[in-house]
Amino acid sequence: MKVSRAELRHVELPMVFPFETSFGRESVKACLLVRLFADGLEGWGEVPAAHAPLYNEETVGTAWHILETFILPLILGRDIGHPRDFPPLVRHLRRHYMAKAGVEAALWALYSQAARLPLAAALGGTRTRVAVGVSVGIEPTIDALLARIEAFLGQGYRRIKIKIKPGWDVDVVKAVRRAFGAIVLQVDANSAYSLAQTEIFQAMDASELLLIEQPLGEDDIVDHAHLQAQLRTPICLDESIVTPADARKAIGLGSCRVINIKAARMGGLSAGVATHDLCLSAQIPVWCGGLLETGIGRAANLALASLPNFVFPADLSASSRYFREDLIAPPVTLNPDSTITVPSDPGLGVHVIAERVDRHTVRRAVFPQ
Ligand code: OSB
Ligand code: MG
Repeated sequence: MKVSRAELRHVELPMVFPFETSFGRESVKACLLVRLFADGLEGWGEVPAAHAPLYNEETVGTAWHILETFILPLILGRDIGHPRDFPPLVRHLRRHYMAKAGVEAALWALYSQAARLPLAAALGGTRTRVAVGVSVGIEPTIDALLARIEAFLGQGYRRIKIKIKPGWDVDVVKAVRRAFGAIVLQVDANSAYSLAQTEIFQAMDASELLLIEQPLGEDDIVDHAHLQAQLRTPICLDESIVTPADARKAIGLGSCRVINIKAARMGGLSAGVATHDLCLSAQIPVWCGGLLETGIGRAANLALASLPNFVFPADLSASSRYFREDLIAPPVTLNPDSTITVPSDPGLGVHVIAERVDRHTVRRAVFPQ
């Protein structure tokens, strides 16, 4: 694939309702879209960085800078045989995993389209449908949260994840259990606690959660190992795992018993597949996380989640859970059994609606300029 041209877009898409986590509240989804042209084809990838460096250190601004100044010049005019040849080209650029992941996703879209393969098959996926759940943000009151969950259960979601933070944790989990009984329930703290707050998680052990996601610091797999040793409930790491080697070390230390894979957090789909394979050999179940992606990033996540060791339900919900209008057709929809069908057409397998992308673009540049 000879990459002749690249386009970068900063898009902003209004969300159907704000999404609040321990680190902040988002009501407009911001991200970058990468569009690559090669051999008469085009491929799209998403960089799910936000306005501010709150989930991780990247932002739409830093990703734009790194892509424009360092990454795109390395691939423009270059013949890239396979998407897996891309990570070695940018390995010397430290971190900036989301920026790299957007380009790699676009290369996978191009490659699988040229090979006449659905992206899922190109990645080694085996499932035609992926079990999914919904991630429910922090709400102003417990009643508002319960109403939100009731609506999602009514829509057919069979796994609920709630966001927690200090002051919005044990009692909230208990209230959800009381209201909905034995639903599949998990929590996500997005690094909001320290080891000094171990009792809070011990108190949650009684609530039979599927897992507790990223309770402690994003850079601290040592404290997570201390916490896991004192809990019955499995800890799942999200922010802490940015390379396959991080997964190996966290598993070795006993820092977690489950891993949330987000390819974008890890520099691309290849790193996501490598982490999946490593966890499979270590008998650590994984599931596919999300970063409120538009349909473009979601389609790639769905393809990844079709690999065999993605055993817990994914944080991939229908387009309508996030946006009034998604950027793709058809939109992502939920099947009655709380699954989403993996696109089966060649490439990304979804149509990008150019007019909608244009309407939501706030900044655009083409390279070479
Ligand atoms: O930690 O999983 C997370 C959204 C933004 C940033 C971080 C996270 C999330 C989610 C949303 O939980 C998952 C989704 O895309 O539905
Ligand atoms: Mg998380």
